[in-house]
Amino acid sequence: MNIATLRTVSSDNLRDAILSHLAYSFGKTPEAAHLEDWRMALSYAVRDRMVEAWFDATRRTYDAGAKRVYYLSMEFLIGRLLEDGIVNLRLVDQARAALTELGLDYHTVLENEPDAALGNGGLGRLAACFLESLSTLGVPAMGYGIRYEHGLFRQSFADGRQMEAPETWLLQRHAWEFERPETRYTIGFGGEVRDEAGRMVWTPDEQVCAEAFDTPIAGWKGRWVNTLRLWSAQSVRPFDLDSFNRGDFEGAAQPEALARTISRVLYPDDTTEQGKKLRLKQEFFFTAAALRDILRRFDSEYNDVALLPSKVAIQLNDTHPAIAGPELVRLLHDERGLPFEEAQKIAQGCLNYTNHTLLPEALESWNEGIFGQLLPRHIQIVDRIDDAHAKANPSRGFSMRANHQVRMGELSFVMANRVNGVSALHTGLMKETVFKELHRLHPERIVNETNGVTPRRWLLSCNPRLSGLVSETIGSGWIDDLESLSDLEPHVDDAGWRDLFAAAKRSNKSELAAWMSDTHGLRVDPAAMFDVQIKRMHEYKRQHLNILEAIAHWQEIKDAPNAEWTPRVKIFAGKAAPGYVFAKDIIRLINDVSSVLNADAETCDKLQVIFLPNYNVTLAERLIPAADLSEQISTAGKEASGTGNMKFAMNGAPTIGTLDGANVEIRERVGAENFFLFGMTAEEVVARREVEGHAAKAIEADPRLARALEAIRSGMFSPDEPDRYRHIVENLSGHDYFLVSSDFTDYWRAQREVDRAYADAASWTRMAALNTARSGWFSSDRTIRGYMADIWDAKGLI
Ligand code: F58
Repeated sequence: MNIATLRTVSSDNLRDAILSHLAYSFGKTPEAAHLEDWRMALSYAVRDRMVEAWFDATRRTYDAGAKRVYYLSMEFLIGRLLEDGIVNLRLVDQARAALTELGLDYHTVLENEPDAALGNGGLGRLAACFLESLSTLGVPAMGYGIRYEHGLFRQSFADGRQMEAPETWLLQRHAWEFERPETRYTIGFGGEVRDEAGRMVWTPDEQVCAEAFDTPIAGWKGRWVNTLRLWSAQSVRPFDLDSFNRGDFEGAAQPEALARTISRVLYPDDTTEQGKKLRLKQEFFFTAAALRDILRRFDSEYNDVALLPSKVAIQLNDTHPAIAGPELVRLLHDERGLPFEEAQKIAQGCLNYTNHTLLPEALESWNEGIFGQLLPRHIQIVDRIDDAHAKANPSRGFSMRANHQVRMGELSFVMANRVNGVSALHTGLMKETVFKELHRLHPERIVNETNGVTPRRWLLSCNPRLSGLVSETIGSGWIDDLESLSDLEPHVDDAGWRDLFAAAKRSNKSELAAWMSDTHGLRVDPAAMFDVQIKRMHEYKRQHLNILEAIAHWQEIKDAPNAEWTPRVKIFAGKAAPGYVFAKDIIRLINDVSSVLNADAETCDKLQVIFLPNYNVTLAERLIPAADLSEQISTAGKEASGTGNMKFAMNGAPTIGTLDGANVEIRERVGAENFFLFGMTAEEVVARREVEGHAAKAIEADPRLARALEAIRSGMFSPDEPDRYRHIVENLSGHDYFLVSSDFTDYWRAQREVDRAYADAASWTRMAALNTARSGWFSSDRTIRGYMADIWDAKGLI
């Protein structure tokens, strides 16, 4: 369907399509239909309108002989897709009208869709934003990942503690995917490698089948539609009839159950040997299936494999698909007979690697025992790649195979044409720290591509009040040219316009307050400042710095309850990894502090603390438009980029933050005067750690900090178990690796500056509006253009 026909979709057309799907796809009359049936029928009606453009995109890519981009990622945190589809096809008015006519509420239907949580956090959400931008820019591209039956766990609280329950998005019908039973590959594990007259032959002893499920991803205006292809693991032999006939029913079903384990859950706990093995299996499973699919498509168009690097760009989203290097070499050398060096050169010409972390514990490496057992041929190939690299670089001071480990970062780097970091600071630190040696040997390889977020989801769709005002003010060109938000700048000095801006924020806050009341029974005053920290729970992100400041603030309010305080509601949300005990303790501490503070009649109209359970994309879409203040307070040098920080700025919430990740670039763009900076720089952090007793010294120098820590230590927030948080206090007064205590005093100062600034409504609104007007650079369209030019050498076809 081209744009002209898209425009002609009327609400009547859509209503008829919904009714038709209700009857013919789901066998229901309107009287018998449940909410889920209506949601499915609407989704199918919307999906139908993507299909023509989908076919068209495929045709145009073949006709142009265009280079294709493949984005390999263990995670795609796509969230709900129905509103995305409706917004990008510009069917909002029609869908609303059609549903109203059918006696249904638009939002109720949209909210029936499960949130597809096929990712942990920023890395997975980035992949989802990239898919949307790739389609918006008309780049022939495909995402490859895993169709997890269970996404990230559901979080609830019991006595303030995090509880985990399985996520079950696929128990409801999934509207968006097309099963492709004909697109299946057999993937092997284990077994042995034999040398047959100089040719290495791998005979796996375990096999599973990867079956494709395709989801269309429409770009803005539906002009181009790409595919997200997720692999589901199935048994090659679905059912063991011999066992069944012997009466061994469990044994008969076992092959299928075992194979399906591979795509059963996102990130199984990898603290056990079994868990580790399963994760490596997942990585090889989806990467190998993707490469076979890529080569099959390439073979259907070309017959010279030397052309591969000019026709195919493969992006590895972190090291999780790093096995792509050795596997592509194996396919080209072992299976197609190319000389090893040539195979390696071709593979390297196609592959690129994005690094998302400098945290040593997060850099993947595999025990060579596990690796060699599961992938006996690949470990030989890794060694050969490593040897060749060592020979070509005699001054090299590292190996991919140190301490009986296979190091995936080094492997990915050596096998990549380009390696990128995700913010300017992070890329610089990559060059100086984790990849210092490799950067010296290959100084042209590392490039920076600062992250971005899609403005269609993170402004247009999640914040209709603000995006409506923006479009009324400067037209709708910003939606796919976000830098034109700068046209708002002249308006920030117009008091009348500022009132409209402030009214949009205020309505968003009232809506959030009403939702919190209905869903969680929480009462908050929308006139208070909404101070929001939402992200994964991690020590380096320092949610505990935020709660410490809340405690100190509460104590100060209690000292002088009648002084002028700027009322605040501190809102937290985020999940901790199930095995990350300290992060889970921080959650419990925040919940315990929340119970005490919110019950304090003397202070609760000035300061409240709320921890909302089960943070996910949908909750982010609710919170970000309603935020006044964005908390981006990681220890400098630890947050690779952040993307939530960009979403807040875009939605008119100034940042209180450190010079970390993309905060640095946000501050440069929005202006230092519109950003509340505090804390040590990455260099100062390194120096501070060298100071003997740094935490104790910081506490000694700041009575507020000492008093807040003492309140926790004394059991004020855990009277039934006074020692509950002793280890947290000990950590913050002792080792304090993430320098919470050392940064506290300056954080306190910056927070009081925020209080003063917020009290001046006119100047606060101006600051908030300037954040929106100056955040156009943080569109993922800009990021993808960077990848196209610097990494992929690919072009858009629209
Ligand atoms: C995040 N990484 C970075 N990793 O922390 C964040 O700064 C950055 O903005 C974002 O990537 C996108 O570049 C991240 O989300 C993970 O979720 C890991 C996945 C594998 C298991 C450990 C967490």
